[in-house]
Amino acid sequence: MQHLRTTIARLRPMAALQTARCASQPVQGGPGERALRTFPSARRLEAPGAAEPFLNGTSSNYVEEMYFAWLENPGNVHKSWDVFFRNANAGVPPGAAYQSPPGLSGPCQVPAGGAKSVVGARPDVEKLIEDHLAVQSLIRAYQVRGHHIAKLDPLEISCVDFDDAPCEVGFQNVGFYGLLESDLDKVFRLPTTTFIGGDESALPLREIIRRLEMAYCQQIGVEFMFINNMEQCQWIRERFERPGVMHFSVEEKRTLLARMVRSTRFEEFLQRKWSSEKRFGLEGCEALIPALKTLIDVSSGRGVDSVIMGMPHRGRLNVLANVIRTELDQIFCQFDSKLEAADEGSGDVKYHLGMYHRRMNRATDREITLSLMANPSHLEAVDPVVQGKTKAEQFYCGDTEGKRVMSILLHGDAAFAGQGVVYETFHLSDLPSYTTHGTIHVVVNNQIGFTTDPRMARSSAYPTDVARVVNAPIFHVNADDPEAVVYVCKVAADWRNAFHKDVVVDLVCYRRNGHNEMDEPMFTQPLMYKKIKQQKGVLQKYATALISEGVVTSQEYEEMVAEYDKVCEDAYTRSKDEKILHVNHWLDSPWPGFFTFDGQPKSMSVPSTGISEEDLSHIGNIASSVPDKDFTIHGGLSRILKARAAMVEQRVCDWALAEYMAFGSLLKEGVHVRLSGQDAERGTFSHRHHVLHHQNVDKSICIPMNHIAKDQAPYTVCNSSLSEYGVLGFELGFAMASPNALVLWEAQFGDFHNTAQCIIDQFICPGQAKWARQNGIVLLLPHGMEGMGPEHSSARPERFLQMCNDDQDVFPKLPPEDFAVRQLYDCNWIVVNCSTPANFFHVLRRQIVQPLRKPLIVFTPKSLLRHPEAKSSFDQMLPGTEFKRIISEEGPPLASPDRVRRIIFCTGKVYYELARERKHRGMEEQVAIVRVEQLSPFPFDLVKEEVERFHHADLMWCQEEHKNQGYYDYIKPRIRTAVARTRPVLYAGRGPAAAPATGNKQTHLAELQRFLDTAFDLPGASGGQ
Ligand SMILES: Cc1ncc(C[n+]2csc(CCOP(=O)(O)OP(=O)(O)O)c2C)c(N)n1
Ligand SMILES: [Mg+2]
Repeated sequence: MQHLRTTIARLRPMAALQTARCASQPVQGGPGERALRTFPSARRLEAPGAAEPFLNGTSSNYVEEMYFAWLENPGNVHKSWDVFFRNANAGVPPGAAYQSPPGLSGPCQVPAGGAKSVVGARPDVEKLIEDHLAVQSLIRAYQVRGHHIAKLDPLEISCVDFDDAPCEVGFQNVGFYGLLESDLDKVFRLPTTTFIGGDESALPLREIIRRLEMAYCQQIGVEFMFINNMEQCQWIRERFERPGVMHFSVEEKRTLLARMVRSTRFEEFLQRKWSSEKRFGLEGCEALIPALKTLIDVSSGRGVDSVIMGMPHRGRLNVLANVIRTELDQIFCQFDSKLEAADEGSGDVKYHLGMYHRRMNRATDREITLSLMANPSHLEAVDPVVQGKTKAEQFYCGDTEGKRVMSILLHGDAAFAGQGVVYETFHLSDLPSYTTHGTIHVVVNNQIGFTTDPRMARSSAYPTDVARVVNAPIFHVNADDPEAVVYVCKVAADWRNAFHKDVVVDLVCYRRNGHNEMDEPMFTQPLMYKKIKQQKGVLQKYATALISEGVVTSQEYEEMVAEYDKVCEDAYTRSKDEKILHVNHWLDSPWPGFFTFDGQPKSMSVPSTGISEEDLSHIGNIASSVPDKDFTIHGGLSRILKARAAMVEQRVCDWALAEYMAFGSLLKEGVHVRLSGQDAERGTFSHRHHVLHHQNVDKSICIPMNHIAKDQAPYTVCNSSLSEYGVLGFELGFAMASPNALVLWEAQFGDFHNTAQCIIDQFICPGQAKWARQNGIVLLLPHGMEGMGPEHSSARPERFLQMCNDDQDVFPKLPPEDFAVRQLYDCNWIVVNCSTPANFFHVLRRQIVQPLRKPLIVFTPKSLLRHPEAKSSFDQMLPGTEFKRIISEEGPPLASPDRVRRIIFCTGKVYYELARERKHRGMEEQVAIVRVEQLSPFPFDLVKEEVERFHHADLMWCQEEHKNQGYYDYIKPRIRTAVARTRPVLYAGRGPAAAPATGNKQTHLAELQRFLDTAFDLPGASGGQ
């Protein structure tokens, strides 16, 4: 009783709150309609009390329920409760709170006629409460742990390890709760936390258990009780507990059978025709196809008109054929080794290329676009990319709540548990600038990863446990029960529609063949595969069941099969005529209007990237003021803005202002700009300040960039989660959706990009070559040797340069007038290191102005952000100006080129160190310094011109990075090619090293001086110091 009192006391303030909210927000279709109370929907937890899960494991629900009902109206509860609560509220000690009122009831035997009444004559109220509490606990145990004993595994070898936790449910275990076998026929009132009663409010214990077993322990296992939201828990309970929820009409069953036929016979057809080809078949999880189709049908019915999917190898062909509805002959012809590619692309169609298809959804008679994203073989890497693309599609169609565009991600069990990017992606799911308003995850849980058993592949009980971090419900289902599969998919799609949160469908299945059809699984899983060999196919089982139910006749079934087989055969015949593979038919996101009909750029010229004086000063003013006069900003920031205003006055830009000019002008031209990265809003180096924070009003912000012009495009700048792999993947996906947006990802420091290496290596670098797909994403990678130690110094330019596709030994044979743009056309990505703000401005604008889209890698500066010389005049940004691939020597050497004895080529910040040193040494006439601003594609033509200008000079590459790092290995052979190997290329820079930089400031400076000495050490020179 003491416990009871404290529970009531603890709940009292919350109860009042709930009652108040209840009145204003009835929950549609939810428990509120029938229950005594409803729970407010609170996605964000506001108070510590609200953060607790509703039941909190204390099993006091029944008493709470009585208490809440009594609070609303004492007449709602039995007289005995009324007296009890009045006494308890008046502070009467627990034991004394109870007074025996007339007609107090206790559990009673069910009368012979089955009349269900809690009215009895036993005065033992403590026993009454205890028994009800026990029943509460039992109900809760089913809700929490029923999935432990659900029949999820078609092979019945279940490998889920619950750490031997006992599962105290079932008829035999009532004793665990203090109930006796004789209580089984007693009638208990049902709490509002269960829906097993349907329209009945009390049931005999035996029936309670039976219904709970039906709800939670059959072919579906529901994991949801960790969800911190009462309304959501109630929603799920209702969908699995209410009697009769799993009813399927004859029509639904026939549709399901037809889908199972397609799924199964498709694999069989491939197996018959290409028995020695790998296809990563779906056998053992054929229910995936009806599962996906159900998700799409239900979502379409709820208003979704675009579904973006990402998936791995398993069942991909089947999904293309039967979900996306790619023409079968297009799929079959991929098996023909003689097929020639008509366009670029690695011909990697079957398992990796994407697809886009708009069609009528038959179930809803609504148009729907389905796209399957191209993906590399790196499992799960496509997850954040799909999310980014989905976010972009939502953004462009103004779908702020995810009602029209949604994503579905498919996973393998081993990869879902093992790959960290899954976790990173889940953590994006509820962030304002990254949420896609709910993703449906479908796991093909065949209980094996290649040759590895789950017990070796993960430490969690289920492969899906990662989803618990975002409170996503997880529906485990035995994939050998197609109706159960379809049911959970209906619920999952409805969940997403109702709450716009992630949800997981775990299809527990098996893999009938080896990892691929050529693999022998008996080598490693002999017993599992003995079992699998005995396993009847799911289609066969389901067809037999429906025939015996009378839903179809065996003749009808055979006709269904024959009809689909014929569809396959006809397509096969047609596929033989297909001689040419058009990779660009396999695009996941076409850009209508951007290219010509045959996928070519519409022009081969890049207009000037300069902007008018008026725009420069207007954007400059926006960058240096606060649009809202009542908005109080930090004093330090006021000074920064003042300094900006002064620059605008003097018609110069520093780095941050040049970036502002680039973004602002694009926005004004209607181009969306999205900048994302860790602390990107302020800028890691506190230079950007694109988001102003009100100093007196919490969470009040102002983004001046959105105040440039009335009809401007929106600007998105967002601090990301502390992830690189996930966030870069996301931005890449965002950039895929449209060519008319500048999408930038900024690394906090350039070296952190390597945790996103997979996205760089698998998507950004080779994306166009593999998938005929251009992408204009920009990577901003702070880079520079500034004595900060081995961490934070190097963005690893050598790695990006090593992956450039231009040939170091070939001077490109391109017409001089459009050499630059044709090089861009041919390259896989652009790598730049700008030494001036104006050039940074131009290269950002060129990303949009150019007639093609290529990824742009920018090594961005740190100390140059505030370097007094790293400023550009507005003159360098006016109409007619453009990005300079090379910044030639502009000083004294030009006066008498013949006196120049050395050309030092360099890139980025080291230019300023070289220029200072040259001046210091009085060698301005002897040494020319040329800045290579665009490293790749390499400006062979301009380098050649520079060299030809200074006939008597030797050539040197100078970099501040170590010799085995930086640019040297890339640059040297290319300069040699540019000069037809007529002159050697000398080196000045740090020596080779394992770490990117020393951790010792003195050593750093000594190294710097040493390589500057080398740079100005001219043979026989006297001018040097
Ligand atoms: C990141 C990554 N690591 C390793 C592999 C090699 N690999 C391909 S399939 C596979 C097993 C995948 O198992 P699971 O996720 O359960 O999918 P299944 O093949 O069982 O459908 C592995 C390890 C890969 N493709 N990607
Ligand atoms: Mg697997």
